Amino acid sequence: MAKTVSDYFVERLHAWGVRVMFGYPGDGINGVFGALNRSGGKIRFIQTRHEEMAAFMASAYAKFTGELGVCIATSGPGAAHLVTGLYDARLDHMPVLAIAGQQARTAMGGHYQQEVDLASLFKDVAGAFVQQASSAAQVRHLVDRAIRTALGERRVTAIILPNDLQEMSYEEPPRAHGTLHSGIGFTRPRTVPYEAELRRAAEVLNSGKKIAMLVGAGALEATDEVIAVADRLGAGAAKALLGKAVLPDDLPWVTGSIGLLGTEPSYKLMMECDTLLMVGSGFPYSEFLPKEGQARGVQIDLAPDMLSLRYPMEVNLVGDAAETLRELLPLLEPKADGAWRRQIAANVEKWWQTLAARAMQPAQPINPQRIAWELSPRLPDQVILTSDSGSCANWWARDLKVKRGMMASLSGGLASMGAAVPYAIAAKFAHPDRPVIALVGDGAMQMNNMAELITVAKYWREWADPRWIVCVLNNCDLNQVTWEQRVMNGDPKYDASQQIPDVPYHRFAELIGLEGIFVDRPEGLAPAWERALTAGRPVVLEVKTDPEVPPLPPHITFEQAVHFSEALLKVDPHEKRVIAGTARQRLASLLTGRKSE
Ligand SMILES: Cc1ncc(C[n+]2csc(CCOP(=O)(O)OP(=O)(O)O)c2C)c(N)n1
Ligand SMILES: [Mg+2]
Repeated sequence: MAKTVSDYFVERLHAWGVRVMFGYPGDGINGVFGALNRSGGKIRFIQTRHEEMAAFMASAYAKFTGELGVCIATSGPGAAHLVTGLYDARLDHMPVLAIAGQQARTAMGGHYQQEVDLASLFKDVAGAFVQQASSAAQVRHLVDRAIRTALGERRVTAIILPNDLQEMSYEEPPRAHGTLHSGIGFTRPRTVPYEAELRRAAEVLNSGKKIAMLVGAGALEATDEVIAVADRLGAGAAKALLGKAVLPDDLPWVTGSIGLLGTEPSYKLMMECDTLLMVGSGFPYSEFLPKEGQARGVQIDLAPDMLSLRYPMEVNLVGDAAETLRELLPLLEPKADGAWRRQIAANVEKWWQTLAARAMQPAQPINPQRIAWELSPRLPDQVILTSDSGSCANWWARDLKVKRGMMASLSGGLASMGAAVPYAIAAKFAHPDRPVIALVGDGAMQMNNMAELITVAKYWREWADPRWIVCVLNNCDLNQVTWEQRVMNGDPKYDASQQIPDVPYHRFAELIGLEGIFVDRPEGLAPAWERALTAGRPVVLEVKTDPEVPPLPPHITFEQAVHFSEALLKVDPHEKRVIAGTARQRLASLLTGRKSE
């Protein structure tokens, strides 16, 4: 059989180093699946339950390996399903290639079955490069350019292949006017700012007395450099959500997460600093950063369009985090006085005690914060952590103390529900020898994570380390939004939109051959984690949690306090227990209307 366009396509992806792709088949892309089959396993195809999950997996695979993530889907509905997962990669700056089938070229424009204008559909999410092939000789440079653009610009790209073209015999581009002869290969450049800019940055940092650092995903490969610079400057450091694994939480000057899911010491760090050094972060909320004019700012980011976006920086350095910090270090003078750091460390120490006390507050039946608190000291070395969007992200962000060598990520920029299980699956295809733990709300389980457990049941036996745990917080509520409605909008809980059915998640796990554990007493939590972490197969650990424990931001504005009181006055059906619960959570200060600082 002559080599088809699809055979060539698969070969070319392989030549670029692609070894795994996540997806779902369909007749719009059958040509490529035939070629994958013929290629004898050169590229591993991982079958998901839904194309959106495949795109989340591609995004997470890129996050956990630093390589290109690839997902594949059929024309029309399959391609449309990819979109949310692709936006996840787009918003978190991950290199992902989407491959989509399309109807035959002879049918296009004919309102044909499953004909969707995919170039337009992908135009925003894969705006860096989206092309539909119309001839065989074009495919070579489409692959080369899509992958080089994705890797080089850390963007999502898309190739659309009409199904008739997939089956044609492949021909190299003829040497003729109007053809391209492209090649493969990309190596990340070393990106460092000019010396003069580094000196300007050093001047700002050297003249500051109270330095705050904010580190994000861009600093994940710069742990040593961040520590060295922070030590030299006597700085404290807060971590954006995607930068959770940049710094271990046992360092006394690490203030933990920042923002709505953040900590009080991070908030104080930002409100009291005189200098801000931001490294590799697109953390969105300016109100958690210093007031404009309060601090002098230096920012380091690989992407010029992320500079001076949340705070007007005095020095904007385009550069790789590790390389730039390494160049900066010799220019920095040690701070003589350690008072700022001592103050940060005292705040941090007090905060960990506060969290412990909050986690141990009684609840009905289980305080969700305690789930993360009990897990934290039990986290195995090298664990990969993920969380869904929902109240569990609060506990994930605040209560889990990460150590060196761990990884942690979630749907950050898009903050999409339904990402935790596909992220946890992709983590295993990236690192089959590492344990993986995901925290997930019951709403997110029902949305799509439950179905993706079937993918785990299909593949787990091939994972070198079988430890794969999803902890479901069963509160029969879309709790994060319930609290947002109360605190941000001043509305009482709207049962019609917020209440969700009770589902036995652990029993579903058992039905499909995984281990199910159910906990509805607080004392059962520690033994449940122990059991889950030593199980010989993937586990769904279902915990019955109390929806009336508020996932509070570290500081509450006056307006939010007023809204919240109003919500209660409007007779929230759950009012009585909320009041009891919030008192436990030291919400008295909120109800008396503490002014925002
Ligand atoms: C795809 C998507 N739809 C809706 C939302 C808005 N949203 C954010 S958190 C949340 C509630 C999640 O509920 P659940 O998974 O049960 O977690 P809980 O907050 O109850 O712990 C919703 C609806 C979202 N982020 N993503
Ligand atoms: Mg819930």
